[in-house]
Amino acid sequence: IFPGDAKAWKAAIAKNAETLKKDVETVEAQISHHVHTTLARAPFNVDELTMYQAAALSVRDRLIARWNETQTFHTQQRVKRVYYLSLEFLMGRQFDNAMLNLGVKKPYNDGLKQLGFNLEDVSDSERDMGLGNGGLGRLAACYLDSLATLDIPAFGYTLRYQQGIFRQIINSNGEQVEVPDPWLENTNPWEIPRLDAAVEIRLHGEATRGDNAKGAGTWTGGLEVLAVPYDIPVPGFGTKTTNNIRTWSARGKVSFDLAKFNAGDYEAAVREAEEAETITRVLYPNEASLRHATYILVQVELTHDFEQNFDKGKALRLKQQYLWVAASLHDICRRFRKLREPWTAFPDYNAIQLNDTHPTLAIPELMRILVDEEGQPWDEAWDIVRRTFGYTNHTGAALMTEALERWAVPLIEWLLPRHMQIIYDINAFFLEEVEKKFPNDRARLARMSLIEEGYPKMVRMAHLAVIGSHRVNGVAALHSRLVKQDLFPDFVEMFGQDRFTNVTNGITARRWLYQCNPQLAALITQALGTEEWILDLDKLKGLEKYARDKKFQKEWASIKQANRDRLCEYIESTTDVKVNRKALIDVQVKRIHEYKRQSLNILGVIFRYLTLKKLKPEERKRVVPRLSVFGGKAAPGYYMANINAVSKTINADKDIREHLSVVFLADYSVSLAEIIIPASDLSEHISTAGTEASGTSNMKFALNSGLLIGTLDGANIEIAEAIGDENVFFFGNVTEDVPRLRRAHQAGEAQYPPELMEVVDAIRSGMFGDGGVFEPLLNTIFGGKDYYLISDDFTSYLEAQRMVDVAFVDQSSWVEKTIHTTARMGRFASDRAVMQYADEIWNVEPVKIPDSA
Ligand code: GPV
Repeated sequence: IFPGDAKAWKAAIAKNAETLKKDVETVEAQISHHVHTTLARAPFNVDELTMYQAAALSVRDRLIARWNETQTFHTQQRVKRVYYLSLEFLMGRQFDNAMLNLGVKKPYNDGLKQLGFNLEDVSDSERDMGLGNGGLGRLAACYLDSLATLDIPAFGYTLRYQQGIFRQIINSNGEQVEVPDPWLENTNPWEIPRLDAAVEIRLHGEATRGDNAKGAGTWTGGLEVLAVPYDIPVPGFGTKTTNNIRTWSARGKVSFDLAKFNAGDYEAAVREAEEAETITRVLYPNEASLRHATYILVQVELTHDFEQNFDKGKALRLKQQYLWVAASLHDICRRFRKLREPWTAFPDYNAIQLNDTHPTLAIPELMRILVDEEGQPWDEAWDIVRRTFGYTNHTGAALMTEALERWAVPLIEWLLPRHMQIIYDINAFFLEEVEKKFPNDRARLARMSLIEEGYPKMVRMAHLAVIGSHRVNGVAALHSRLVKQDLFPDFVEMFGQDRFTNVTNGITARRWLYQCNPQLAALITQALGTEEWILDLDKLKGLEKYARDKKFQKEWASIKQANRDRLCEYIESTTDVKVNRKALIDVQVKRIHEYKRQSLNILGVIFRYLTLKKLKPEERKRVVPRLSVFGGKAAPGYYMANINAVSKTINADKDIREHLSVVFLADYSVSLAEIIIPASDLSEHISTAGTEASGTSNMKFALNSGLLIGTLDGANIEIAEAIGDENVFFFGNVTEDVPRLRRAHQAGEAQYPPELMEVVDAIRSGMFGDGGVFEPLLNTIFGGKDYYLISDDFTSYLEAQRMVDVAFVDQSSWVEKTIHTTARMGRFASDRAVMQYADEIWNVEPVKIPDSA
């Protein structure tokens, strides 16, 4: 297997392996190696950024060594792999996580210290990998961590956006300003460019169908662009398995179109290349669920680029989806061809998971490859497709059917003519089956069709994903029920219950406890006498026996205080707010969206303020002091003003200051979440019932010993089942009541509670500055609809907040609740979720990488 002298190879490999030893001296040597050679610096000329880069590159060397062993072993063993197709991977920072997963944080800490640097400061030079919007993208990142940790052979496939999620700045009017995220500015040590492995992707062109309805077609002409892979190694915790996230970067194929260049048309030669590169220039910052609603806390500003260039923007998004899907399938099929197996065996080697409908074009693309390029019979190809794909739906089902992804037929015809034909053919054969099963039911055919009639006609991507997959799952028990009931009832009748299932989301305890809350992690390890909980989160149950132990409670509480202090320092260094370190920290951080009801929270804060104002100073002292923390990005083109107007007034009121303060933290991100979440006493998950598919930050807060206030929505319900109702502050109407309450609003029969009217009067009196800033918000509540039922849930929300105050006063019982909460969160490990996918959807087995590999 070695070219040349095998002995020389073996000796070289053995010698090189010494550079991967985990002792401090080796670590220092490797860092200095990168300082001197890779970065071409001398020690006197080294700053924190350089040190970060050198240390990161040396960690990368370790990752690549394991990555190589893993990939080689997987290939040799002909293993079945999972391919997780996600348009977003919200990875955050890699350095700390990689050191912890590799088990080298200690030598890096000590080595850097000897070389004159502090590990935490060095780590702070890293920019977040913000290749995602929110929950969906972060879920993908947690799942990749678990896949590697569980030794499941897996690839993530996504796009390499030059600009990730925008950086958020709050201007002096309290509005959000979006600025580009130059995450690649200082180069990215976590990726391996594979410039030689580019894939050609066709766009536009001409298509023909085969001679008969199911025959092979053709697709020629048009424009060819390149997709260039960059690989990001994903190490498992305490295992050798190092999986891969392959990110595709678009490039022009004709960037050196010599014919044009020589003809003197330099600009034309460059233009096409630039157009191609535009495809992966930027992450779309408003995903499907953020698209449809008119906003509240924030006002619509219709002049934004994405709105103005509506169709151009849409075409670009479709190009993104296709380039990504086509390059990934090309890769998967190339790997499969090397096995020299018949195509009918494809599903035995490949499980492809569609993370929402964004990659649904993979279904017609695989059909095209199989039928047009590989000459497979249509029906066999369709069978292969269905056995390969699984589809995860993430849409809050109760009311967002209109948020499901649809693409205009003329747009698909223009960009992907062959795929449009294939979609039509899939539809024709599918509707034949429907007709056979439910004869003479034209309404049903119209409802189930892949094509929605209208001007223009639209392709319903969710229907295509459902019929092209062998499993469809929702992301929490309630959500999965609603997916069947409200989203796809016809498809349940057609295919039966078994195609539809639930996999409740999970989070990785490596990042969301071990890494972000090292003190709590150490206390847990000490109490349990082992670190096994990091790999088996159910082991946290062992903490239960300390829940009432006074000494343990004290240590537990002092760690919360240290985390609170850390957040307060962050707040005081980034805002001009002075905070009371003893205040209960009440947090709502997540994308800003009408259905998540940040408005309910801020109206509640105003009510608290009005109540405090009515009290005498000595009475105020008896009320639990509070710090309300908000954070989150809104879709661009909206501007935020309300939260900041309220916080301005309240924070400036010196009578109230120590009892209540309100901060909005700009630029919420994974790394900011790592500071905020461990500090929280209470966090808010208060969406209108039935609208939040799952939520995952609820799990992170609870795992870090924060209590939840929430509605009976998404994963909140299952979290309460696990940790005990008595430890969750539930309020509000349930999903079943939502339609009736909405009808009451439409009929003008809704009642508005007096507490809400008091708040509205205060706003309109100008207490928080220009009341006009709030009119768009008030309009959504009083303009005759209150679609998200703020008025219906307001009174019970305030009541739940009063219960929080009552509970917090009895500190010992509060701390006991928080210990129970952490102890019972094992179910929400992404390891559990991924094992469930592996068993019930992917049919894949763990593969341990041997030490000798
Ligand atoms: I659809 N989600 C998201 O982040 N982006 C989307 O485009 C869609 C859903 C979120 C849901 O809103 C959360 O409730 C859920 O926890 C998360 O996906 C992961 O499943």
